[in-house]
Amino acid sequence: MNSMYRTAACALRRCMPLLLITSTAGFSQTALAADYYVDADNGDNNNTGLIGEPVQSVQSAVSRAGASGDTIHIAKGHYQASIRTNKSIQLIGEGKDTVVDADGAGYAFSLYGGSQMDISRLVITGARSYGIYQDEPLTRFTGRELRIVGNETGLFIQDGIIDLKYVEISDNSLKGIHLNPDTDSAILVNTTISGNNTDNQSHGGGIAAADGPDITLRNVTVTANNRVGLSLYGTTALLIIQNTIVAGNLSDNCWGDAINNYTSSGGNISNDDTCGFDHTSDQADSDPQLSRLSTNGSWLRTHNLRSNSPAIDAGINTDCPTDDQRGESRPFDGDADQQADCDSGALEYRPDATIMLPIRSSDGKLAIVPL
Ligand SMILES: [Ca+2]
Ligand SMILES: [Ca+2]
Repeated sequence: MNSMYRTAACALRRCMPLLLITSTAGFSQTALAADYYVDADNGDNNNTGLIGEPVQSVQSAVSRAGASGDTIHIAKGHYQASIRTNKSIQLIGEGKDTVVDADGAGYAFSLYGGSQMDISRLVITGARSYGIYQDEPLTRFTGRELRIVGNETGLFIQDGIIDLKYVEISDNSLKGIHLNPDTDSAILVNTTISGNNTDNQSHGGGIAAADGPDITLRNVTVTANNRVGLSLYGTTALLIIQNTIVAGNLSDNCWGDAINNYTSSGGNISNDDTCGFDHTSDQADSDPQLSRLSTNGSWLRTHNLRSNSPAIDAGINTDCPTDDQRGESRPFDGDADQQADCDSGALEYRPDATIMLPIRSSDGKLAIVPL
C-alpha cells in the first residue's frame, strides 16, 4: 500500500519544500522533493534549474519538475507564459513583482489531471480568456497570496476543488470566478473580488456558478463588479456564507434561484435585499461604507472600511480567520468598546493612528495632544 504525506505546505509568506514518504510492503524510503528556480533576468533555460542555476522561463521549470511534489521558486520578474500542466507541484513567487503574463494567450495557467496544484505569491494577468483554467480532472487547486487581474475571466473552474485565501481578483473584463457544474467546491477566505466586468458584458460579474458546486465564503468582499456580485443558480449550494460583504455591485448584488436555498452563517452585509441575508447578525440594505480598492499596507489590494462602517466588529467570531487578507491579525477591537470582534469582509479595520500635535501651553511648555 502506498501512501504519500504532505508534511509542509505553503503558508502565508513562508513556504517549505515537500517531504514524500513512500511505503511499499514493509519497505520505506524517504526523499526530499526537488526545488527548481526561475529567474527572468539572470536565468538561462540551458541551466539545470536547481539552486544557483536558475532557468529563465516558468515553462522550462515546469518541464523539469517531476510529476508530483516538486516546488518551483519564481524570482521577481516579468514572465510571458501560457502553461498547461498536469503535474502536482507548487509554484511560489515573490509577490507583486513576480508577474506571470499570458500576453494575450488563452490562459496563463491551464491545470488538468493532477491531484494538487498550489500557486502562491504571483500576479496573474493578460489572459485573453482565463487567468487560471482548471480543467478536469484536477482534485484541488490551492491559491494563496495572488493577484488575478486584467484577464477576461480570473478563474474558470471545470472540476475539482478551488481553495483561495489572501487573493485579489480584480479588473478582469468579464468575470472574477466562473464555476461550472462539475466543480465540487469553492472555498474562499479573506479574498476580495472587485471591479470585474470592465467590458460591461451582459453576463459578467463577481462570481458565477451553475448547477453543482458547493461554495464557502468566509470574510470575502464582493463589490464594485459591473452587474451581479454573486450569480448562483440551479443546484449550486452556498454551504457557508459568513462575515461576507456583497455590496455596491452595479445591478443586484445577488441573483439566481440558488440564492433562496441556503442558510446564512451570519455577519454578512449587503446594501440591497437580494442576497437573502436573514441571520439575526446579518445586515441587509446597509451600506458597508467601503473605501476604494487600495493597497492598505499590502500588495494585495483591499477595500478598507470607513470609520462609520457597519461592518466594523459586526462579524461572527466563531471561525473568524486569525488574520485578514493583508496578514493583519483578527479580530481587532475596531469600535473601541473593549471587545475585539471580527469584522465583515476581507479586511479587519484598524483606526488610523491618532494624530498628535505639539502645542505650547500658557506657561510656555510644549505638550503633545491628540488632534
Ligand atoms: Ca473588528
Ligand atoms: Ca469592539
